[in-house]
Amino acid sequence: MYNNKVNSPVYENRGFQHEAERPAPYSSQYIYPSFPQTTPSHNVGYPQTINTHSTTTPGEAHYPRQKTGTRKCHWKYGLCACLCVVVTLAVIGLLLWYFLYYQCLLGMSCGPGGKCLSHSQWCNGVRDCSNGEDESQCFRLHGTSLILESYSANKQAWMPVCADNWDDNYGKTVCQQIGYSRQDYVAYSQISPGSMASNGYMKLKSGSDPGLLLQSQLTPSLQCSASAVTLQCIGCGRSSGGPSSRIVGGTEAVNGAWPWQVSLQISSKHICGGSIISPYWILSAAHCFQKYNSPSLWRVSSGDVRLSQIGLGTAVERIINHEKYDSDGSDNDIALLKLREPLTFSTRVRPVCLPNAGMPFSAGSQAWITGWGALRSSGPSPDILNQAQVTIYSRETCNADQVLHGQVTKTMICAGKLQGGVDTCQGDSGGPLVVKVGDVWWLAGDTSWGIGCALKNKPGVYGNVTYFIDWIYKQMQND
Ligand code: 4AZ
Repeated sequence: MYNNKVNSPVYENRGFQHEAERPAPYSSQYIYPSFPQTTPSHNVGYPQTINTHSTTTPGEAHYPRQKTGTRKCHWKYGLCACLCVVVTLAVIGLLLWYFLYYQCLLGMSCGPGGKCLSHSQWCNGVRDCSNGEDESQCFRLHGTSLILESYSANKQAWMPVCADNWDDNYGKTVCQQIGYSRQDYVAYSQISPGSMASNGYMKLKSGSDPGLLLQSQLTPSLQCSASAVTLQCIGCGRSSGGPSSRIVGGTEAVNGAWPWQVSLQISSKHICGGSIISPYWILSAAHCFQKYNSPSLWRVSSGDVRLSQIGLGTAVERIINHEKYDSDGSDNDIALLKLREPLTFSTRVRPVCLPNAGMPFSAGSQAWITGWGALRSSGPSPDILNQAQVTIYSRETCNADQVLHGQVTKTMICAGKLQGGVDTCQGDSGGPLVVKVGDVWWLAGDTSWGIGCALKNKPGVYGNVTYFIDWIYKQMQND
């Protein structure tokens, strides 16, 4: 399997210039500009020389420090000084334009190399980028309690939204702006935000206009009588009949335990796993779609733990591979599938929750992996969905020399059992790595790669879903 590889890292070398193309740093013409010889030659007894580049008469040139000569040359020095000032100002102007506007050093640009905006133009309610990018990610949910935060252009910080005057219509509008559809909306409620409101709240202005972007109707405020808004944009992360606790070293799952698990199939053959995140969207791994990237080849089957019973599934409208997916190092191994028809949710078909900001899945957390992948390296695949419990390791542990030797980047997390025996394997790719907090399951990773399966000191590697959260919502917004 092509994931069983020892990848060598790819080093980009952007700064090097070949010696032949680089000016010699110590060449004398740089450091010591050649000045005209001004020492009067008669002082040292040499024959007098006449400066043929000068418009002054030879007689004057012999006695440059005499008063009459100074007055006559004055206008030239003035012109020279003026030119120097103009050139210096032009160079400073050019440098300022380059760094402040072209490189957008003190602001943020609309996409790479796009129009440069000041920080205060982001999320101020006015679309300054042609594609509206500056107003597209101004709301987010925080932590497992789903506190709604709005980005304040004035304070340049994320602040909780005050529940004063809030209603379901505002809730639906925000969820839609995040990337869900209005039909997915569940409810809002109120919570005391604790230290998250130490900078104050974002509060609805009175007499707001429904035609305007919601962020233009919110203003920073220290007062809030009704505490912060929490928002459920979709009913997610609920399982019925939890893990009874093969994947390698796992057990068979029961229907309803992992209702977000799907089988991605070509010609009714299971190829990869995936996770339901909304009625229209499936999250999987980009490496599943490198060879077969036409949406019409694929179908998404869900609702049964037995592949023999799972049915034909739903057609795929669009496959979105991460544009920075790197097949050599497996960086950014994430993809989204948009379905032609929405899934109908039931106890066996339900979305998992996407992680929010402020939810690092810390080292030592217990997580679960599920899939129809091989039960041992290069071995047979099961008919029944398998499940297993694994530990999430710190990036430092993952990257230790005897473990994965520096190959786990910030777009990945690693999890498994360092003693070996439990792991994802061929065919589990794209499927979920989930963590339960309270009663709710969160999608921490998508199965990506590993060295063999279930080997000692070789945990599995997963796409770091928390890292991709802005990318995911951006794709879901572009419907
Ligand atoms: C695969 O090929 C694969 N042990 C997935 C996970 C792992 C190895 C291979 C991790 O789909």
